[in-house]
Amino acid sequence: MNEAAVTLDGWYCLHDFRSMDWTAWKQLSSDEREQATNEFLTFLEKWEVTAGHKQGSHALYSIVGQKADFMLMLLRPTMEELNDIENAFNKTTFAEYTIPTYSYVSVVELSNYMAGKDSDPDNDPRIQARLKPELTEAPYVCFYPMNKKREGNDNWYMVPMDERRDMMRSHGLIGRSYAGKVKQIITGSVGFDDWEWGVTLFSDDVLQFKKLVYEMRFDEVSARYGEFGSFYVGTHLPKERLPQFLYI
Ligand code: 76R
Repeated sequence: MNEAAVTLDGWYCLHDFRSMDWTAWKQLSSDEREQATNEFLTFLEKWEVTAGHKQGSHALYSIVGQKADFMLMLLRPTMEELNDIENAFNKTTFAEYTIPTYSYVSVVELSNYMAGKDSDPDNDPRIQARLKPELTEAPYVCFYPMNKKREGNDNWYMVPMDERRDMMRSHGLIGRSYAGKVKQIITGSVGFDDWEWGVTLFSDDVLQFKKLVYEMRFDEVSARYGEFGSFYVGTHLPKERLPQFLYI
């Protein structure tokens, strides 16, 4: 019997990680740098209009550590729009001074482990808001991809639905104890990218990421079945601070 959890899928998501080629950037005149910076700002302003029409959302974060200098997270109703944005961005002069370091393609996902029997997701505004999330301006972000293990006796995909539901209930309870401290967006990427889910966390307090992820490590679903990729942590980079971030 097919016991796949039924998923609700929302906006498509691209996490685009770039480093700056500071050496090349420094060779430009300050006028050229200003022009390239304005090109990026024009994109951000265009995306703000899209967000205003509730046709997507985006967020820009400066990444700490050598894995990247910044992360652009984009949400759109279709994969085509993400692809168009990516191509348009790559054609800018500004992009010539960036080095792609990582990207992640996924779709906002809610699974039905905890769904009530008579829920009607299409007409539930809370569910719709979670499927098409407006990215907040939280000061901190944490992103990592993950899998559920398929190894010997520890194969998530062979565990009966009831047992998975029990484990997800416990997972959700830990998560809920961080309500108001950490906001999570789970994006599904089976068939889209190299891991099964992307986890994007937002917080006002960067330490809460460590506390939440550590606590979950002791919970069965993470302890037994969680496999994790690289972690990225960053600080919010509002449009207004972009010129300063790029200033030489
Ligand atoms: O959607 C819900 O609120 C119902 C409960 C829930 C589900 C179904 C939930 C709650 N999550 C669900 C699904 Mn989650 N989540 C992660 C990670 O680092 C780790 O160990 C795991 C990474 C974190 C930090 C996190 C946080 N969750 C999932 C799934 C899909 C599983 C599947 O379909 O098999 C993954 C991969 C995953 C991973 N989770 C919550 C949180 C938080 C903070 C909550 C509470 C949300 C809230 O109630 O506001």
